[in-house]
Amino acid sequence: MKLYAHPFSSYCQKVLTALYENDIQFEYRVLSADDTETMAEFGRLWPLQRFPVLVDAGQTIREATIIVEHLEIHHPGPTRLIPSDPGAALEVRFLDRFFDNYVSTPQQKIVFDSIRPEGERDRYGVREAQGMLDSAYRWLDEAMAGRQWAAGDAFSLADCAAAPALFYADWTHPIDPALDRVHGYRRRLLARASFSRAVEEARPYRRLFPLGAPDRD
Ligand SMILES: N[C@@H](CCC(=O)N[C@@H](CS)C(=O)NCC(=O)O)C(=O)O
Repeated sequence: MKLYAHPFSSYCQKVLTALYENDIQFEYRVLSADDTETMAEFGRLWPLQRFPVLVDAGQTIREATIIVEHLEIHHPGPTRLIPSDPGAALEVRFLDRFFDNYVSTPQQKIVFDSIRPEGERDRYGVREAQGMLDSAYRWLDEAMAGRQWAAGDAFSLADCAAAPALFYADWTHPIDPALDRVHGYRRRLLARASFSRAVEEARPYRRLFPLGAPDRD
C-alpha cells in the first residue's frame, strides 16, 4: 500500500491514526514541492489534488473517511474503527461527519483566509466559521457527557477524525476553557499512542502553521 500524504495535514493525520492504531504497514509517499516525481504521481491519481490518497492493490482510494472504511474492510486489526452493529456504526459515521464538516471545515476556512492576499480576505466568512466552531464546541461538550471516546467506550473512526480536528481547531480558534469535557477529550486524544505518533512526526513542520503554532501540545 502507498499513502500519499503530508505529516502536518490534519486529514492525513486522521488516516495515519487509523493505520498506526492497527499497526498496518504502508509505503509513505510524503508530498513535497521539491519531489516533483511524487507530486506528479499524486496529481495523476487525484486531479483535485486533495490529500491523503491511498493506493492498495491497484485501487485508488480518495477521501480520508473512505480510506479508513477501506482499511476496516481490507486490513482489519484489533481496534475495530467501525462497529459491526449497524446502529452503532451510524453514530460513529455521524460523529465523523460532525468533526469534518463542523470543526475541520471552519478551522480550515480561518487558516486559508489568513494566507489570502490582503484585500481578498473574507471577514464575513471567517466570522461565520468562528461562530460555527463555537457552536460545535458547545454541542460537543454536552455530547461528551459520560463518554470517553466520541461514540462511547470504544475508540473509532470518529476519534480518528476528532483528534486532528480538535488539535488544530484549538490553535486556530481556542476552545472556551469552561468546556471541560471538550478539553479533557482533546487531552485523551493527544495521549492516544496512534495520534501522538502522528503529532510527533508533524512536529518539525510546525513553522508551516500560518497563524503561528502555540508553544504547547
Ligand atoms: N475531504 C478531504 C479533505 C482533504 C483536505 O482538505 N486535505 C488538505 C490537507 S489537510 C489538502 O489537500 N490541502 C491542499 C490544498 O488545499 O491545496 C478528505 O477528507 O480527505
